[in-house]
Amino acid sequence: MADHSILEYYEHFLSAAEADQLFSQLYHEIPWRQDTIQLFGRPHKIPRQQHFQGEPGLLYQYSGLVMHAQPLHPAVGRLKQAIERRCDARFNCVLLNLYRDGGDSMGWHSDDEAELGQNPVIASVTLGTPRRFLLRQREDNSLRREILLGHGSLLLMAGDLQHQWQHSVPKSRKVKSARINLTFRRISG
Ligand SMILES: O=C(O)CCC(=O)C(=O)O
Repeated sequence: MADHSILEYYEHFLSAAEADQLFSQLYHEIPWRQDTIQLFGRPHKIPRQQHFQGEPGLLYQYSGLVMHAQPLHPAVGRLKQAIERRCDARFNCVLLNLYRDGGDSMGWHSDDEAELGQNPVIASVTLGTPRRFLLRQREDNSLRREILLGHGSLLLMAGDLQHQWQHSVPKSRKVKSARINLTFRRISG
């Protein structure tokens, strides 16, 4: 099958000073929570903390968890506008993830929920400690890519990337400090 995946990496989307300030603000001001999901019928605490923000009434659901959009933090709203100017796309919600250290992670998945539409544009911003971001092709798991997502970077995922590839953030014993990730999305209400 032809692969029309789009993956663009902007290493210095934010300056170091902007990224430092935003990390500190979000780390302290977001009401982070460690939610529980259902895996094979059993409850599991997710290995990270998260918070979902967006337009009123929007819901984001996965693995039995339903999150209701909370108002955008003002600094997150400004970041959304800056990304929209850069990538010619519009977003109405954002999932914020806090990886407290290398013990926190994100398992293999694709962002392919029906409410994201056919070929979603997803904009992912990293603040804090760099973490490895792994991609593997769905049909042939041996085909892999890796990007070290750095402080202040922006990763754009588009085209049919979510249908052809899965991604993950693996655990790492070497990582001792925190990372915040924001994935801006557009979902239908
Ligand atoms: O933390 C990351 O870079 C990945 C986040 C992610 O995959 C997601 O929110 O779906």
